[in-house]
Amino acid sequence: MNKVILSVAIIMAIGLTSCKNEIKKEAETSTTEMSKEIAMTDLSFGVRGNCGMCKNTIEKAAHSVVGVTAANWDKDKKKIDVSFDDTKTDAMTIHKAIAASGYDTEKVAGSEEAYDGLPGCCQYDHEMMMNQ
Ligand SMILES: [Cu+2]
Repeated sequence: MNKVILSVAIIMAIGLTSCKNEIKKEAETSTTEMSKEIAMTDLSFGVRGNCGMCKNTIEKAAHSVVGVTAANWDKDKKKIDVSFDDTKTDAMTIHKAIAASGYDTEKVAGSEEAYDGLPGCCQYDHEMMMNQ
């Protein structure tokens, strides 16, 4: 009778130990996933523009940069929020891509050639305040 109790106790002890190991492994996995998220950079900076069409052009230009995962331009505030993988690109590359589409950013003046090709309603005022 004692032997039966003993073996049940041993089986339970083994069961508990293996459960603990599984929990440990799960914790390690989620730590790895978190450090991947840390490689993402969120940034916002000023970009001039007028309307919804500008928004499309500006966001498309930002998304054309490899590594950019999110781009949202705010028409009223004249600024863009971007998220990007900083192992694949950097802030300056995103500024340049937006400027190449004809739009002024805080750091890079928009391409005049692209600006001239924008629809009339999109030809924003170059003196416009950014980050309002
Ligand atoms: Cu526009």
